[in-house]
Amino acid sequence: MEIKKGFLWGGSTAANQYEGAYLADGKGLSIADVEMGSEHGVPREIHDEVKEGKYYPSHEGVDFYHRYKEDIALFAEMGFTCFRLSINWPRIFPNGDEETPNEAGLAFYDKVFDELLKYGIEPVVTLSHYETPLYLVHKYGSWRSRELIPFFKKFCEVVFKRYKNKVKYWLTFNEINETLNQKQPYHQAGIVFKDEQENRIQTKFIACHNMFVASAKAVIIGHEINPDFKIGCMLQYPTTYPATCEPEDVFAARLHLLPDYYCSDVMCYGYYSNTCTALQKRWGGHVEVSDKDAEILLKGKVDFISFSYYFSSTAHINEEGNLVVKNDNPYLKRTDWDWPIDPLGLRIGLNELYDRYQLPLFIVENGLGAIDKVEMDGSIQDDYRIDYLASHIEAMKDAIMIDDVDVMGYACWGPIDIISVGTGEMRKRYGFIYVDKDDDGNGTLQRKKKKSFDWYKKVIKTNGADT
Ligand code: BGP
Repeated sequence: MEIKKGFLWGGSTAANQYEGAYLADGKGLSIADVEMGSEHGVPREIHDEVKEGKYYPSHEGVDFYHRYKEDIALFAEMGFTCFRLSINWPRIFPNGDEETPNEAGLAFYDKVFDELLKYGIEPVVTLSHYETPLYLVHKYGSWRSRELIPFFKKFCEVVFKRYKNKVKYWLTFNEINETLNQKQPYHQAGIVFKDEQENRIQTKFIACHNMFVASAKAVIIGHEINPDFKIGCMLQYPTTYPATCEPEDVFAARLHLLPDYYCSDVMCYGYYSNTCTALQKRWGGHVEVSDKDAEILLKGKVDFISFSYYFSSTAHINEEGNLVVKNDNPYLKRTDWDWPIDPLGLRIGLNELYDRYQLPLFIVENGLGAIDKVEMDGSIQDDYRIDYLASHIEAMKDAIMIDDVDVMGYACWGPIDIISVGTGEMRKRYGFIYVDKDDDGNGTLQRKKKKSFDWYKKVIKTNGADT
């Protein structure tokens, strides 16, 4: 296979990390607006300054809300053919359960999509990227409750109808599999476990089921509104190696992928596969699927798989018989944040997903978070970023051209510096475009091209030939 003409090249963002203007024009609060980032699986408490209404990085983001024209012009200059963003759900339904949408929120995305289309850039829209309205968390317990399904469906229906001639590519839930993987699935599902009595495993399975049904309903209604829509799922894909060639460790690597396949199996096959029921047994949970839900899941299968890939992990079974997963592969170099750098892991992941599902794949996140230095002459020499991205794009090309994997696009994470989700910091930068802002909120928000800007422009211009 070749890299197809019309391959989607671009970058990815999320509203809550980028837009700022967190209460502008009638917007309600999302889960990301009150707590951001997690360490060791425990959501950070809202720190005192936030409680006092002082500085909180994601509230200002890097102000895409007011600077979208300038930023989109820069993306166009790099030659983007796609740009991934999320629609901030509480901009459209401030509490999530209103009867009528907020027109000002809808009008904002009209302007953004028009600006993208002006340059021939396809919007790729995530419907839920950590932006569940906070009100739904307080009133209904978030995705623990089936009551969120009709609210999400209505939100999707409103935006599908409104933008049916502007947006073709949609993703339902960002990194949905993290709902099972994280100790506290706050970002993905709006859930923090506080009550010691709550059966956490069971809650995670139920939350996933509710999101699967919501996603399937979105796919069904999206295809009714515009049969040309392409609606995908979105996973965090953790390529996993056995820590040794001991058979137990080989099996451990497989076990580590089960929660991820749990989600993609339901969304791609349209039913709970043996992998899913086996995981339920292993973890001690159960999901009763009604005939009605089974019908919806089957009818609402996704059109493609999108995923994020940053690094690979290793797995082994420890002496107590437990699965242990680490990011300490001795063969790999690491980033400033200690994430292993493994381009071949991306090729392996592409092969694993394509072998399993035979659906087009879209890499919608990949990149290097690093501390950038502005030189005396104002330049930013981010060769480390170019090296990371070039090696991953080469690995993707091998998957396409040698392994015959069907890949529809590559949109690296944070083409412009935005707020980090894991740490809430600004200094963890991914962009080709530097933003003048520090972790204390100082800076002009001025945009500046890094060395990687022209490099990515060349990659896109040559359709990936010249990295
Ligand atoms: C993914 C999220 C993104 C993004 C990325 C990088 O999990 O989908 O929202 O932030 O990770 O993570 P971080 O910002 O922690 O470096």
